[in-house]
Amino acid sequence: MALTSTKEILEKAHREGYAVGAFNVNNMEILQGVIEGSQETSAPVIVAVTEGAIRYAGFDYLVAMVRVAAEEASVPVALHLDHGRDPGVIRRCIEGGFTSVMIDASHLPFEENLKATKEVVEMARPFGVSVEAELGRLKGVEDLLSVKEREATLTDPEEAERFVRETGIDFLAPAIGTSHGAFKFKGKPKLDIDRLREIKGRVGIPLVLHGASTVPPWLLELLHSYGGKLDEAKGVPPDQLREAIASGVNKVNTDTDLRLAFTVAVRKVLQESPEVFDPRKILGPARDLIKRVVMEKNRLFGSAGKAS
Ligand code: TD3
Ligand code: ZN
Repeated sequence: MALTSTKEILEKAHREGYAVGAFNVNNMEILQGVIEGSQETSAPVIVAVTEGAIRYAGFDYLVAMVRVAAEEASVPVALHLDHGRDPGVIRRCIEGGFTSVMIDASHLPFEENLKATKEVVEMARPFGVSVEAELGRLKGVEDLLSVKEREATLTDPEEAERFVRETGIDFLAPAIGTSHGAFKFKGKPKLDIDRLREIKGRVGIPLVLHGASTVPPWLLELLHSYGGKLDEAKGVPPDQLREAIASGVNKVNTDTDLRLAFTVAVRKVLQESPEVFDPRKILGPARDLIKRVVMEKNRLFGSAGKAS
């Protein structure tokens, strides 16, 4: 089928109380792994690309690949710009067939974030493209030294309400204590679920959890056994992710876990079969392991079985 509207996918998730995976892709194998894993679990899926992915693979290449993937897929596939910062790139995505864009002006003061976000909403509306924005700064709760710092970083529910009302965004990404990458927490992982609930109650639109990779111990163990090195890596515990979804998260952004899966599979082949120099034998297993991780994720998010 053709690409499906991100809004349609997320409103169903919002109504029925589950979350859909937004998986970052940079190349064909990652994309195919994401699609195959979603088909196998009958789950709708959001393909996310960053400005970095566009620089790496090329805008037209990525869009063409995702369109083909969507056309061949038996499940709804959306195409989303993740962490858009450059107005030129955001415009190109809106005009070039993306079904949603994220404007990330969360590094700016509140009023400037609001203004920049509103501009993107106005740009996107005529094209029927939906908009995600971020309020608050992503930073592990454990990294925050004082109550004051915590309040300045995590999303303020009252501000969230005003932000959503005045910008007209479709999805909101609040900061509740997660961060990007493989090192999310120094001490005990803890998301601010009470804050999340209050935000959901005030804004009433689908919420997005960034920095949601779980960094599965089994993947870390494999990585280390094949010579990788990522000491002290720590992700969001699956139980807390489940709680966040039950409290209003409808889109779960996942990049790190796919990167880990890709790297583990490539390391394994290169280490176990030094005679291999066929790229298909090196990247094929990476695609397969990504598929397996995506299947596991879709079951955890509750999107499995929700394709129709
Ligand atoms: O927006 N993203 C993906 C891109 C972040 C840059 O790599 C996320 O929120 C994913 O977070 P995680 O936990 O997979 O690093
Ligand atoms: Zn993110």
